[in-house]
Amino acid sequence: MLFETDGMMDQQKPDLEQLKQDLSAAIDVATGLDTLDAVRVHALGKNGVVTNLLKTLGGMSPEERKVEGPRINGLRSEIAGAIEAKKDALAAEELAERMASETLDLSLPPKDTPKGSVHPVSQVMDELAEIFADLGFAVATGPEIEDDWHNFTALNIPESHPARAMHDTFYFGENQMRDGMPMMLRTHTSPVQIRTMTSGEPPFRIIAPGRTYRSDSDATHTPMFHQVEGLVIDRDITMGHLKWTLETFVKAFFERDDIVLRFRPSYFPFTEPSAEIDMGFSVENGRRIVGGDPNGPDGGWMELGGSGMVNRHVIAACNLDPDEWQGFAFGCGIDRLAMLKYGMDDLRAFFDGDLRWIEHYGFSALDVPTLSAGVGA
Ligand code: FA5
Repeated sequence: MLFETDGMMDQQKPDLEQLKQDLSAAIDVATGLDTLDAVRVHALGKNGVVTNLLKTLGGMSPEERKVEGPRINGLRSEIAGAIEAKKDALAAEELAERMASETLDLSLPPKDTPKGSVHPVSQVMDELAEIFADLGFAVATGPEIEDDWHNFTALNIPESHPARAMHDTFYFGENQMRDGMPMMLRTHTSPVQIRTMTSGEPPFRIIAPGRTYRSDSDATHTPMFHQVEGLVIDRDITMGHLKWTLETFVKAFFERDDIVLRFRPSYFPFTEPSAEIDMGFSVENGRRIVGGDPNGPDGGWMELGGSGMVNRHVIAACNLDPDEWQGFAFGCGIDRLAMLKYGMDDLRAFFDGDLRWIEHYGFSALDVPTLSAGVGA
């Protein structure tokens, strides 16, 4: 038997004083919250000794109840109060014990905590923003799930135009149409040109870095990749401005002054004239390096992206007057820029999530690119 008072209810006149002493003693000797709770249930639980005493009040005469009621209720509140007080004391004891045994050294970072690093693509995007901000460009964004009009039609690629086939588009199903238009994962960042021109007043000077998607996979193509779009719309803009801007950009990005660009005639429906931009490379210590003499031994040209003067149809589709506003646009693969600058040879590894790769090629969070401190590694 746990308590001397068990069986108390069989007696005709319970000895409340004795019951109080027994319960108080049990509360006193409780060494933990569990034992204390057992006392509480024994005394005040649904079938507790004090609860059962309270139930006897109903069967008493009014005179008897007048005497016994205050006594039994008094006992109940005394025991409840003693249990609460003991509970506080035990909790305080437990806390004091924990404070004495646990130590926390706030002066040192935790040892062996895995450190995150910045992915080279994120780092290159920050570098681009830093370089172009210095040239007066703002950073614009657009949705990765695009509609047919922004991704193709407004860019002078109407339905059935063969250029649509070049993009290996990931379309959403027919039940995912919006306003009757097919939806897709954007195949390039060029729709941000349209979103920029339709949402503000010219002049515009923006870059739009972001994710793009095409059904494509080999060492230099992945289904998800990154592009940076550039757009300048103003009065009297020429191809000369485009060439100067790209030359200034690549020299700042690769931190070399001896980089030459070559503009190769090309075709994009949204630019006219259009040009593919090539960068000259040379070979140093057996490695291809952007810069140097492309006509020297083992030198040559590598592709940077597409560019051109924004097509009149595109400017008109954005409700601007093409006789007043002109400009240039360009689009380059960011992943390719990262590969060229930091020496990776397989694009697919960028997205494998291999910790060894990211530890090797990743950047410290404190490696913030600035023009004054350098945008290089
Ligand atoms: C375009 O996407 C045009 N929108 C670029 C443009 C913008 C031209 C503005 C004129 C004016 P293109 O399909 O060539 O063009 O892609 C541009 C760059 O994206 C390529 O040079 C390449 O670096 C990169 N790229 C294309 N497909 C992939 C892919 N699957 N994986 C990785 N990079 C890719």
